[in-house]
Amino acid sequence: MYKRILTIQDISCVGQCSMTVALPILSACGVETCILPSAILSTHTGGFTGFTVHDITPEFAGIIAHWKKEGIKFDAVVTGYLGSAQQVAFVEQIVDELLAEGGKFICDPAMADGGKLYYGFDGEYVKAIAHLCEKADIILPNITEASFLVDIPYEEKTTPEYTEKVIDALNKRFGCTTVLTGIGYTDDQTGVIVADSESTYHYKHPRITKSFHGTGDIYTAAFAGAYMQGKDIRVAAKIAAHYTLRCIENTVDDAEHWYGVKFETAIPYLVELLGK
Ligand code: PXL
Repeated sequence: MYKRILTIQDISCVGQCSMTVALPILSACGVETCILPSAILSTHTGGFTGFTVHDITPEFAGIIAHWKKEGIKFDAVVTGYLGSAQQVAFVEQIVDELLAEGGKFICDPAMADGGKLYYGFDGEYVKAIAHLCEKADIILPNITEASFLVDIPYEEKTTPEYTEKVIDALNKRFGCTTVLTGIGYTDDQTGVIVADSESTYHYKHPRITKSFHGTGDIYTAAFAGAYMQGKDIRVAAKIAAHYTLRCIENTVDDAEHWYGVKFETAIPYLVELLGK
């Protein structure tokens, strides 16, 4: 069956993140991709100054009503950076009313990194996103977001004890599958942990020390696309890791390209991974 996905996240007009990476990546995975922009920004907020922000929340009620009237449903809803805490209630309505029977809600609580919330977000937003994650089948936080979701203080050094404590709390609070990104215990390694209350699987791969904006969004899109194409959750997690790493490798030697990664020229590699 041809799968139809709805992705809800912002359009950062310049900056290779959120919607401008999710749409091409999900499409490359061979799934019909519908979009609902949460906000429109002139650029992302990670390093540019003076960007403009326009919240799209006032449009949501009308869009949802129209889709309901048309009988439109989605096999998956994939969310990322949302515009505001008030918007989250509409996203919950979409998950409740527009997800097809057996459909999946994949939630990337894109709100923080490196121990800090992104520009403009506060404790109220964290609470709203945690409430949204209660509806999710799969969540994809980094360790900062995971810690904030369960109110565990962020630790600069990621140790197995710390991740275990966070994963336990996530399992208890959300009862879904967690795909925890950016986890490595040595300087040259990173990886992803796929965990639920039954099992924990850690896929490790080489780490490039420089970190890039938008790679979490790229990871989530590639994961969701591979998963909705029918790949096992661990296989989808690995495919997304390989693809994201290739995007970073494409970019790391170009000092002028600081705001995102060159994911476009790695799309054929993603398609190759999906065909294996
Ligand atoms: O990549 C996450 C993200 C998405 N959208 C916007 C952002 C960020 C991170 O800073 O600013 C607008």
